[in-house]
Amino acid sequence: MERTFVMVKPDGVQRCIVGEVVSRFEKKGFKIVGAKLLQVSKELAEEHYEQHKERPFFGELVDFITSSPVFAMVLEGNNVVTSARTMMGATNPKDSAPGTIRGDYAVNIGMNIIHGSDSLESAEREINLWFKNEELTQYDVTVSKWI
Ligand code: RTP
Ligand code: MG
Repeated sequence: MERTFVMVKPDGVQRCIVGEVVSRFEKKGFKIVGAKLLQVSKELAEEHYEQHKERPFFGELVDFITSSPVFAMVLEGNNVVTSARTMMGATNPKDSAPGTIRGDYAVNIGMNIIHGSDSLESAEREINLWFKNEELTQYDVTVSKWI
């Protein structure tokens, strides 16, 4: 079954909308198979966002992600990589539709509440970067045949 890495960024934790974000994914029908609140090190932030290391905003991005704890999750479900990105909305909140997480809660491209893996390859890389194998679970949700 497909898995993705999703993280509520420091602004989402500070604004107390972790529960709201988790709830949206649960209600959609995705299964939480791993989750933790953590303070991100500079090394982890730089590795996570390594694809952006030449971009002018890289320093600010790393400073922001390490400024306060994040809530990291691994979600599982059909097409979860693409669906989670759709539920998050466009990167820049000025373009993200109402009903999406960024569309409903964010106004600033730098503080846009949530990260989600952008491809199957990114998801695999990010899950391995953020979670140890023993932090991930496998269990049956008995209602899953309905969704
Ligand atoms: P993310 O990686 O955080 O899920 O966001 P994304 O895929 O939608 O966007 P991406 O292009 O990967 O950019 C990563 C994060 O960098 C910040 N950003 N700032 N100031 C800027 O022009 C700018 N552009 C991107 C955003 O916070 C974005 O989420
Ligand atoms: Mg990205």
